[in-house]
This record gives sequence, C-alpha cells and structure tokens, in this order.
Amino acid sequence: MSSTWKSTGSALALVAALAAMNAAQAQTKPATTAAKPAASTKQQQQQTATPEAIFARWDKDKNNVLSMTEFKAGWQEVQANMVLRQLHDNFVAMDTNKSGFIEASEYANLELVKKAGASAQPMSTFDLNKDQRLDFNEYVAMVRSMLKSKANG
Ligand SMILES: [Ca+2]
Ligand SMILES: [Ca+2]
Repeated sequence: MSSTWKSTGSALALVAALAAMNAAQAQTKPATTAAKPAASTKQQQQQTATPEAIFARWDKDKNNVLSMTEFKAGWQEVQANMVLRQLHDNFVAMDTNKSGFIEASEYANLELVKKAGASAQPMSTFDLNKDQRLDFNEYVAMVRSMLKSKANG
C-alpha cells in the first residue's frame, strides 16, 4: 500500500485518513512525519534549507506571516552564521599545526595581531581558560574584541 502514497498530496490524504481513523489518539500526531519527512528532525531541517523550512524557522509566533522583527532576527542569524563560518575557516587556516587550537606562534601570525603591531594585546588576554592556547570560542571573542577596538581607535 505504501507505493500508492508517493506524492505529497496523496500522503496528505493518507494523513487525513489516518487522523480520522485514529481520532481518539490524534494528540500524538501519528502522521506528522509521514507528511513531511524532511522536517522530521531539526538537523535535517537545517541541512535542507528550503524556503519553507527557513520561513517556518523565522516565523517565531507561527502565524504564517513574517513580521519585520522576525525577518530582521532571521536575517541577523544568517549573517551571524556566515561570519561564524568565515571565522571558523580562518581559525582552521591559521591553525597551521592542526592542533585544533591557536598557539602563541600561530597567534603571532594572525592578520589582526600583525596589523595591530605593538598595540596588539597578548594572547593571554583572550585565553580565558588559561591553557596557553585559543580554542575557537576564545578566538571568536578575540576577533570581536580586536575589531571593536579597531573601530573605536
Ligand atoms: Ca594550533
Ligand atoms: Ca584557551
């Protein structure tokens, strides 16, 4: 019988039929995953960034309308993700010994540090857990801090 229900429309019909049959247990939503397999997990939703999935994610109050506030928040999220990805690419590129951390020698090679020259803050400023190296989170905080001080100066 499953081969009969290939198209989304038919699947929805099946869902409706099942829902009617299982009306008593309807609150368990037995057919939600059958109707939209791509939306079965949040991870999949992020991988398959369909317009529908993105809209649904941005539409926080689920009224099927994207308000300016929701759009801005979603857009900022996208930009923040892009920046993070870029930072991560840089982090991996600067981690020349592939240790997963930026050590002091690698820190000295960072573009931001080179540009700041003598006014660059020592790595220890950003080494929050004091393990003599920067993990990605510490690196991100460092870049943010340096860009901020550059903008102010
Ligand atoms: Ca390293
Ligand atoms: Ca550290």
